[in-house]
This record gives sequence, structure tokens and C-alpha cells, in this order.
Amino acid sequence: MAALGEIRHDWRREEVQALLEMPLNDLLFEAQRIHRQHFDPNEIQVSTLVNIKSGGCAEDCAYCAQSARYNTNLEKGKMMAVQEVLDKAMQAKARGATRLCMGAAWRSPSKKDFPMVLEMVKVVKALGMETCLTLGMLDDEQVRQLKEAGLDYYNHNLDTSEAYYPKIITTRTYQDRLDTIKRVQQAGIHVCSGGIIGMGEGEADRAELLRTFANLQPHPDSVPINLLVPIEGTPLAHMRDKTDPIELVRVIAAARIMMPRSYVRLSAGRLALSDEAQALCFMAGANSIFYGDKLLTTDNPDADRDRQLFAKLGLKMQRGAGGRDEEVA
Ligand code: SAM
Ligand code: DTB
Ligand code: SF4
Repeated sequence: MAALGEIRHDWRREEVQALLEMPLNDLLFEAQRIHRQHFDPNEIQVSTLVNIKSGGCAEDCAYCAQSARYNTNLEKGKMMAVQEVLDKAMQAKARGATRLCMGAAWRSPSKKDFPMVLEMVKVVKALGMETCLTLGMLDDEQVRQLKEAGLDYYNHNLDTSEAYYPKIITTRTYQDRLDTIKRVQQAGIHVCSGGIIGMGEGEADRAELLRTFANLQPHPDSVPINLLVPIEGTPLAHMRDKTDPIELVRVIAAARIMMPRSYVRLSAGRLALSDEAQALCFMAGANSIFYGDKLLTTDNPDADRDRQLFAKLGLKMQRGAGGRDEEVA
């Protein structure tokens, strides 16, 4: 294996599998060593999620509470008003979040709704927060307008390996997803792209997902690693407690080693993790989280709980770009 810590885009699956299978102490040591070359090891970036359009989605993603195809007891909501998004952004900012990530249960944004989304980006930016959107697939004109509105990040996940993907989603292809990621990258918007573990995939699928990201040029700026939150009514409802948290730690460490300069986000699923398991994820190189008591439709640890965890671990929340770090007491 080549020396770990180089910025590379030529990873082979066997190399990634070898990383995932390393003795845990060696893997954590390498991940932490590389992490320290690029980041303050005691600093965590925090973003707050807002679901600007909930439920009723036409896609069939097998994990998702918001697909109209499954009976998940989630009502289809109307699009949130710009003022409500602004209120949520102000609350999030007051609690210390530096980025607002706005999600919509769409395959792709419609002509009718898009101007409102642009307005949301502008008002949140005017507060001095970073903006992130996740709206499904985008075309060239949409990415151009988002860049013009000042969007900082676009989240579009690959979710799993190309081989396992058809078992999870049939209504759009892996290539569709890669095309949107490329458009976003070419427009000069930061890419946030990651996946989910715990959907029944094997180690080879995890290795392939990581390999696909690491072989993108440049690497995604942010890589969210979600632990499946099993949702009643979806085809993956039975996957509860099927994943050992140590496997999540291994995936995070491999992501850190393969994409040394990217933020690796410990994303959905934290309520199922002990403080100790989360601490191992941070040691493995995770350096961002979703902060606030809700993800999109499911619960997340509340902000007070996270501040206690940060205090216990001596972590500080990152302030906005160029700002001062805040010690969390
Ligand atoms: N509709 C848009 C899309 O699919 O791109 C944006 C929102 S979608 C909910 C964003 C991501 O959240 C998904 O790609 C998936 O990785 C993650 N996600 C959704 N439901 C999840 C669950 N139950 N457990 C873990 N991650 C989940
Ligand atoms: C990401 O990778 N995870 C977030 C965000 N990007 C949009 C979403 C997690 C959703 C968890 C399930 C829910 O709350 O419905
Ligand atoms: Fe729709 Fe996104 Fe959920 Fe898939 S993940 S069903 S595209 S909201």
C-alpha cells in the first residue's frame, strides 16, 4: 500500500478493504495522524437541518420516511414559507450553528418552487450563516442560479455502492447522481456527498462507495456518513440494531484517510450511539455533525445534550469562516 495520507484519486477496492480490515488501533492511529495534519483535532463544525418540504416524494428510496410509496405515517407538507426558514436559521445561529442545511423531499426542484428556494438561500446568507441545500437532481441552469444566489454547499448522496444501489433505489440511476454532483462541482459550489451504512450492504459495497468518492477530482468537500435510521413502513424497517458501531467507526476512519482534507460528518443515527461510540467516531476523524433536535423527519440529540458531550470531550464548536472558536462550557 502507498504511504497513507497522500491526496490520491486512484484507489483500488482491495486497498480500501484492507483499510477497513486493519486492526482498530492501527486504523485509528493512522486516521488521527492524518486528521491532525489538516484540522484542529478538537474542533467540530455544526450544521442545523431544516426540512423545507416534507413527504410525498415520488422516489422509492428504501430507507426514506418521505417516499410517497411507503406508509410511514408522515403527512405530505406544504413548502415552508421563507419567513419560517429565516426564524429557524436565527434560532440555529443563536445556538451556535454556522450552517443551515435545507432539505426538500423532491426528485428535483420544480420551476414553480425554485424561486422560493433561491430566496431562502439569500436570506440565510444575509444572516451571516453558510447555506447548504439538498433538493434532489439539478440541471445546469439551476446550479447556475444557485451559485448566483450565493449557495455554499449542495448535498447529494450516492448512498451506497453502484452494485448495491438498485436494491435501494430504482427510480433514478447512480449515473444521474454522479451527473448532478459533477454539475455542482463545476459551478464552483462545495459538494457534500456521502452515504448510509446499515442497509444490508457488505464490506465490499462500503469499500466501493468510499473508493468512488475518493476517486472524484476533487474530493467532495464534505462527506456525511449516515447510520441507517430504520423507519416503520419502509422496506428497511427491519434493519434495527443490525450494525455494530465499530463498523461505522471503521468507515469514518477510512474516509478520513482517503480524503484527508474533507470534512467527514457523523450524520444520521447518533441517537443510537453511546457517548463512547461517538467519541470513537471523532477520534476516527469525524469533524462535523448535525446539531439540533431534529434531522429531517426523525429525532437527533438535542443541542444541550450535544453541548454536554462536547464539554466532556473537550471539543469546541467551529465558528464561522475566519471567526474565533468558542469553548463550550
Ligand atoms: N430528496 C433529496 C435527495 O434524496 O437527494 C434530499 C433529501 S434526502 C432525505 C437526503 C439524504 O438523507 C439521503 O440521500 C440519505 O442519504 C439520507 N437519509 C434519508 N433517510 C435516511 C434514514 N432513514 N437513515 C439514514 N439516512 C437517511
Ligand atoms: C445527510 O447525509 N443526512 C441528512 C442530510 N444529509 C440531508 C439527512 C438525514 C435524514 C435522516 C432521516 C430523517 O430524519 O428522515
Ligand atoms: Fe425522496 Fe430524497 Fe427520500 Fe429519496 S431520499 S424518497 S429522493 S426525499
